[in-house]
Amino acid sequence: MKLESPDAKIYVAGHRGMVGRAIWSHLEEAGYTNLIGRSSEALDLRDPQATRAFFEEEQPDFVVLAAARVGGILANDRYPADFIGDNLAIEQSVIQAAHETGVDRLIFLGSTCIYPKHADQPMSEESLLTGPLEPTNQWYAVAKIAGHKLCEAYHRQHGDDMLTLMPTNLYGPGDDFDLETSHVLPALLRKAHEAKGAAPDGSDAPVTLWGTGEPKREFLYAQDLADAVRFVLETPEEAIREVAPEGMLNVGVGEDLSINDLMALIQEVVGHDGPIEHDPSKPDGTPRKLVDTSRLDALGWEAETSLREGLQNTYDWYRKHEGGIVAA
Ligand code: GFB
Repeated sequence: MKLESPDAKIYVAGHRGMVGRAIWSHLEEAGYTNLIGRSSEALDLRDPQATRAFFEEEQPDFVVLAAARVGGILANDRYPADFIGDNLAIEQSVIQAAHETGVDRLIFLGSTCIYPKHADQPMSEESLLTGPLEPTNQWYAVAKIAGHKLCEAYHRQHGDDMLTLMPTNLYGPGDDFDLETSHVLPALLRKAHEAKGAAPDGSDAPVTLWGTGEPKREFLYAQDLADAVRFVLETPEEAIREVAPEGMLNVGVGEDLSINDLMALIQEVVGHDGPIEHDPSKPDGTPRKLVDTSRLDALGWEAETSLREGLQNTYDWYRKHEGGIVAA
């Protein structure tokens, strides 16, 4: 059932992460007054009993499942058990509790790394499970595929209104800037910022990129994803199923760029003029993952924020919060 009433109770799972926060503030700005959230200290979503008790007590009408263990290429590679195990456990307990307490609609957030490593570009929803995954993030991808399949199965068996949005690489204020665990965009913003004037002679020190810098990525501003979530919540289910029979919609911006080109743009935003070096001992990951957004295009949604503008906002946020690392 679509979201209409401003006082419908909406549970944003993961409301303290970058994505959950963006969704929360966006829904609030859109006039929704009955949002609920729980920190991971107050409610461990990997615990099915605790999750079920929370759903029984709160009886949310709508659920946005943005809670997940996330991280960049190195974190995915280093902590495979956490990335598959925690995500499977969260999905299972939240989706099941949503089913058992009869929520009107659940939106599950996946990621475009679920698509095969060498999928045709741009990657359409139909390319799911048509080839091998990128090894560095296969653990996370398998969990996200399972989460989507769980939604699809509940829809098929019980008619539940459960949908999956598959956003491309996300960034924005509140991102994780820890150089070990973060994604590329916040990592390069931080590295460029810290390298400014840091050479012994006061000029800008070099920035080291992982891998070759040749892989291409598409970047979606977290507030734009939040807008897509609101848009999908407010769209009737029949309209969505007409373009997405299995309930899955990619969310992207329609263009990508190489990591080297991203670095050049970041240098402009940050004002870094030093040399760029490469560390070939670090993985490149998937060569390209541009998404096909024709399903959301057909429904009438598109992303608004340019990469340049989103980078500037994210850098402004980082400078204000410099030193404080925000967990996803
Ligand atoms: O953003 P990222 O960590 O993850 O890396 P993925 C993207 C590309 O940037 C890779 C390169 O080719 C990295 O080698 N890169 C260059 C860097 N310098 C850096 C750096 O300083 N830090 C980082 N982190 N990367 C993740 C998946 O894949 O994307 C997740 O592991 C998820 O499962 C997420 O899907 C959206 O784009 O390769």
